[in-house]
Amino acid sequence: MEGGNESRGALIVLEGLDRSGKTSQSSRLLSSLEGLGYSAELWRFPDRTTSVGQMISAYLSNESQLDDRTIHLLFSANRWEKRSLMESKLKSGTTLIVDRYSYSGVAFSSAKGLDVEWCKAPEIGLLAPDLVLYLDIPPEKAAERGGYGGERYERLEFQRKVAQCYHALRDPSWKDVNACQPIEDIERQLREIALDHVTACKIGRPLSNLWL
Ligand code: 2DT
Repeated sequence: MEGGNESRGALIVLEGLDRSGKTSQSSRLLSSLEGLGYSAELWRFPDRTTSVGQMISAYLSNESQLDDRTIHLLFSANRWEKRSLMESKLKSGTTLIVDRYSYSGVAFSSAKGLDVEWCKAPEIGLLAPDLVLYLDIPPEKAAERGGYGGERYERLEFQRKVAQCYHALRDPSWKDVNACQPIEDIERQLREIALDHVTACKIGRPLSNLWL
């Protein structure tokens, strides 16, 4: 990718099963980074505010039915429509903490039986994260937390398949954090790992593209 990467922000992705604590930990990480004086924003996928995002939201809440491949491509399009903004934010020095990204896309669709390589294909060329934080929780423990809101994928049997698919996707650079620990312990571990990566990006690690 072209130059201009001096002092860029880091692309930090949080992944994990439903009820693994991604959303609250993403907010805590944002506050920590901002508190330390970093420019940072919290993003999430799906981004339900766009017109593609609204189609996804209707599907997730069972208000509409879509073929498995169609919804997969909509989730991907929802990332593509944000790619250039993502790149400009990172290049201007803002760190992005992203609650779910392409790995959710591939894990959830392949858990339905779609071919993994087919699922990855539309993600090729999206920005590659600098860091993937995986909040690791057994599906049974996540289900015990309750609060499955009744959206389409919030069933134990399906979450078990998603866990296997995440496992098959992971690479050695992912950082697993045990999501069954006390909230403050998880927060501290995520902050420490994230800070190392924010610092590395500030000193000029180039941006790259999926799929690595
Ligand atoms: P939440 O908004 O509660 O995280 O739920 N999903 C997400 C996919 O199937 N593909 C994707 O690309 C993404 C980003 C995970 C969103 C649900 O949508 C699933 C749970």
